[in-house]
Amino acid sequence: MRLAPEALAQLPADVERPRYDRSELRAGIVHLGLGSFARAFLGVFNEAAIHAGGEPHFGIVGVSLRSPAVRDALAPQQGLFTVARRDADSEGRPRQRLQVIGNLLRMLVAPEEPEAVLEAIAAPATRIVSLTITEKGYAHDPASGRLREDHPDVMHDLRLPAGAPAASDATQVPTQAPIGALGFVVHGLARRRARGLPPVTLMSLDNLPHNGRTLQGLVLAFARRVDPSLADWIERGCTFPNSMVDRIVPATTDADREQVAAALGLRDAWPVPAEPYLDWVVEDRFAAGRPDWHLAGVRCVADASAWEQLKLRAVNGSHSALAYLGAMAGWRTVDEAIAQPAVRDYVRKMLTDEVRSTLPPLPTLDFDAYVRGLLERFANPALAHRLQQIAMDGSQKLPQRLLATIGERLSSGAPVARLALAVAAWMHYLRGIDEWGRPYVIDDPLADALAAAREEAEAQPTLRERVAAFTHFTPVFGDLAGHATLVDATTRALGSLQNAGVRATVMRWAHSD
Ligand code: CS2
Repeated sequence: MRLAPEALAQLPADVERPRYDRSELRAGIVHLGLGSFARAFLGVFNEAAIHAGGEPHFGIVGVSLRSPAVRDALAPQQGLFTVARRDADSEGRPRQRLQVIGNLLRMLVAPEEPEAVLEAIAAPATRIVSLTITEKGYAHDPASGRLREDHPDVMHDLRLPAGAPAASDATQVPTQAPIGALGFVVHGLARRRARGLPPVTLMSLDNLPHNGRTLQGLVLAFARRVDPSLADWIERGCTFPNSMVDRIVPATTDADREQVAAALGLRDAWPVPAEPYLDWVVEDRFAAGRPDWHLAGVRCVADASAWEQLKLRAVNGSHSALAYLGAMAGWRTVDEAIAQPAVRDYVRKMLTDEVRSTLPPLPTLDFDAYVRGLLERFANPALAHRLQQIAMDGSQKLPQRLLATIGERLSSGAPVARLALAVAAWMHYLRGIDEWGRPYVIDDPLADALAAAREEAEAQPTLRERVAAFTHFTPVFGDLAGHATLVDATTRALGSLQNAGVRATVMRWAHSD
């Protein structure tokens, strides 16, 4: 039997499920990027807000921008899916708690029905367009945040006819439709404007620096190319709140599907495993209202930037360090890597000795407790969070996770040895073969350009010159290109990784001053 509305009544008693009438849900959010994170984060907070007495006017229309896989899995379940909160009991045995989420109302697959996606954005009831499209979905230059006008999706979407089709044309499938997220957003907003509908909130939930502001810059740059008066309309009326989002959500495996099915007594084609921890700080600037997320523990604040920086630099910065070191050393998962005492010490010292001084003050934060909590989260043995998953798309992640922190340390003359080891680990990782001689694929939208930059750098006679040459890869290094202190620190770390290996290097970098 399959998970479905009519099967909810027969779920085991300890499985949480919608405690409201799903027929009262209205679609208020169009969400682009229906991956696991969106479902275990936005879906869960939205559900909790309804359960806490919030209005059910913000059901989600979920849009997959590429693959039909999520829609195909969840359509027979009428949008129901399970979130499996996983951790270990006091004896260290893995356990899970299941919740079936009900506020995903409809699913669209953009390449199959682009017109329906544009219409969803332009629907009178839509008040928020949210995005979890991963860093690379923004088609921006990672170091500067600027729109990449040479990006194939952007080039394609900018060629579409300017201005929105009239409402009467809306049912016709256009000969040309957008491909990228920015194209859908801007052309969807053009329709709203043409129909005299009010502006909406555009909310990024991705791990970008100042995600709202970055999205705003990209949407406005794109819109200005389409129609400057549209850009003015967006700028005047739409809001782009920044947010800090935090929950570890590993990719679902077949083993997860089996475990969840065994516990549900029903088959869910795409359950989502997640850690119990979740945290969301969002700026309370919503152009057309928002769900009662505050009832669900979301912190709706005037300025989220300090929380964002903390999270990107501490959680994601350490994650990326672990990913590149661990992938080279042959550790498969985050908990396996953090179980090595030297790795744990190294991450703790990177955070307390180097990252901490770059963070804006947060009077309510106990930083040491935050770090302890983070190391506990990483040690969760029930998640099996693969390091290769985190290692993906390094070119899009390094700037905000490690290099911004390094840049600030360098400008105040502070040492960066531990952060530089993470950067060196990424460079080492880019060779595509681990310490055991096992090859892997570099999964990165800039993989070809990175390979070319590496090859060019390799022609230099010394390691220091090779490192220096590679830092001129400006989409990642930006203004830090060729910075002597960074080059020195990275050369030392990379030399040690190459000659002594990951284990010995981490040991030295964890324990030296
Ligand atoms: C991870 C994040 O895959 C990655 O790059 O660092 O997805 C991380 O798990 C989340 O941001 C945690 O909130």
